[in-house]
Amino acid sequence: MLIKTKQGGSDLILPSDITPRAVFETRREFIQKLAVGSIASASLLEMVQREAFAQTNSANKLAATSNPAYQALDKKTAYKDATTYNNFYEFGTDKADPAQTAASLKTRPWTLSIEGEVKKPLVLDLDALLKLAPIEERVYRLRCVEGWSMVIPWMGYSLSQLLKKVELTSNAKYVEFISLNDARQMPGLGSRVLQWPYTEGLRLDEAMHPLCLLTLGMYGEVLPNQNGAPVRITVPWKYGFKSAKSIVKIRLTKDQPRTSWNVANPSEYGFYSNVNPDVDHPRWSQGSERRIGEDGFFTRKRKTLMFNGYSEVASLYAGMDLKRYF
Ligand SMILES: Nc1nc2c(c(=O)[nH]1)N[C@H]1C(S)=C(S)[C@@H](COP(=O)(O)O)O[C@H]1N2
Ligand SMILES: [Mo]
Repeated sequence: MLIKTKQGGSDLILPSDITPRAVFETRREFIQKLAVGSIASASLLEMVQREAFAQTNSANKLAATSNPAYQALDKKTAYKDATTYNNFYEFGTDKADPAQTAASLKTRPWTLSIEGEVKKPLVLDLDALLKLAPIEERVYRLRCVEGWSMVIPWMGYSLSQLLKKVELTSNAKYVEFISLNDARQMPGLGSRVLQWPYTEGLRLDEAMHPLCLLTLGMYGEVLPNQNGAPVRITVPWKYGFKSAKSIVKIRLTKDQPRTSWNVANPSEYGFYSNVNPDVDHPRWSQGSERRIGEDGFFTRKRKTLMFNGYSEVASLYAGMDLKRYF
């Protein structure tokens, strides 16, 4: 499949098309040379080798080492479901929209800047991010505030690995995540459902918790656009909206940052938004969830677990009233 999209005068290559295109072009070159009879057996071998190289070095593939400490035992959600049932309002509010419209997102070149209360601000491109720390595969549950969940093999490394490079000042108390805000690439930005750019935030100790994942891939591949390519955050003990997609900036702040969902509806979406079956959303219960892919007629909903089952984060909230700080 070869898809070309014209955007701002330049051709966009979808991540999913990079390898097929490379293979395709090698093959076309080969066929052309064959046709003009200019191909010698040595170069034939070279071409075959190049094609094999292009296939094994798929631009989509991402190598990772499975981290045994973070392997949810639940059955993994099918790739198809995880990539066609998405919340990414920059690409439309329907679950099916992002898979259909996010092809217009250009993920290279990409830069992520880390700034604010840091002694050494950093601007990293994607290659630098991919090399910053060993990429791990971690299977996490993701629970959306809407009452459904998935189990996804994410790839990346703890956000703390990145934050320790910038040397935080003593004023750094919170971490703000800011998503791309480019209307030429994101058709949903025309809608006023949320305040753009999409902004999320964590308290510093939450962001430094090893579970908090700077995410660069899933299912053995770089992130599909609809899942927040090329870099997102994954915070598995909080409702899905805390996990900001396609981020361009991480800002360390002294004060609690404003976050898009909290600004849109402060009585429904708190800053903390820990998965908590004891605190219902004002319009529905949070006591159970529908696991995507398990929705047969007789399938029971699953009980939602405190902190989405990640009880190791409980100490972060010792002494806090989680009904008040929902
Ligand atoms: N920039 C941005 N990030 C976002 C969202 C969004 O609309 N925009 N939606 C959030 C919500 S509500 C959820 S449930 C998760 C969904 O992530 P997934 O599509 O990879 O499963 O992304 C979160 N991150
Ligand atoms: Mo969500």
